[in-house]
Amino acid sequence: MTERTLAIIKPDAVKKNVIGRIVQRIEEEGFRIVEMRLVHLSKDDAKGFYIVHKDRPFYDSLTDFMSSGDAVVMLLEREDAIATWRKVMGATDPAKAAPGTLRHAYGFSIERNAVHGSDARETAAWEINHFFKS
Ligand code: IDP
Ligand code: MG
Repeated sequence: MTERTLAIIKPDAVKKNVIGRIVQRIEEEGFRIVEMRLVHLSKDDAKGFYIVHKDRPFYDSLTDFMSSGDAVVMLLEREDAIATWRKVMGATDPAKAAPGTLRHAYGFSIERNAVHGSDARETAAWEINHFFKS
């Protein structure tokens, strides 16, 4: 079934100049890019987006990182988009991500892991609305 997910190219990957390579991979994997925008999140924007992690020890560091530079937010569409995009990204920790995944290729650490993807239908809907209110 056609589904939508939110993807982000995080500031570490933008600084590495790999937006193009990641977008190429997205196209090769058969996603349609419905919306795409370069953003520079404020600290408060990042805290709002990651509010689900507010009690985690890495919340402050994560939101500093996510507001440290430009990022690319994308609304992607495909059959089974949520699970497919998470598979293409790989495990959260690049050291554990399988070869061929984006986090294996471009991630630096469990925090600076190049890309974001929604993890379920409900979170995808919330995250898409967060950046692309229709
Ligand atoms: P996910 O991005 O694979 O869904 P989540 O557990 O939802 O992983 O965590 C959100 C983001 O928070 C991760 O992508 C990563 O940037 C950061 N993060 C997750 N776990 C840690 C950690 O243990 N230390 C530092 N940052 C973390
Ligand atoms: Mg997550």
